[in-house]
Amino acid sequence: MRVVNTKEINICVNNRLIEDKMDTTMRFGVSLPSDLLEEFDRKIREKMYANRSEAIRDLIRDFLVRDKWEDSSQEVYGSLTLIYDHEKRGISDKLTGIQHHDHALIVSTMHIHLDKQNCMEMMAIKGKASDVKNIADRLISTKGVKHGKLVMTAL
Ligand code: NI
Repeated sequence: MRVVNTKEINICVNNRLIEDKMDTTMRFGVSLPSDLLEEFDRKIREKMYANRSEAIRDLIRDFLVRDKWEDSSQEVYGSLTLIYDHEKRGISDKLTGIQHHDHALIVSTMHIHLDKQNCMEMMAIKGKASDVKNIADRLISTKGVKHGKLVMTAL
């Protein structure tokens, strides 16, 4: 492996010295079958990646995020989107009840009235992976929820 960038910058702002250590970037070679690489290049062009490095960085980050979500004790972040018909009996109370019960996990909720019947609710959730998955499952499976999707991320 070859170190491409190890630059350190010292910036002086209002007489305070701020050390900004730039991330070190490493370069490495990958061997793979040519047909696999061709398919990969086609796909990353479709997805508008500027280059292979950017696409591979995203794949690696996604792999690491998924690993964090598999370890139930890791702190993770999720955004949950729900679509439901608010005229269905009791549904608003049920969804609000679940969120109040586990209020420590819910960072923020946004409610949008899509039309006369349908609502979209988006929640930012933070906590242990197992707890975040659990509350998302309970909200999505609530009777009357038409569609729900949890997007999982982590630092
Ligand atoms: Ni609404």
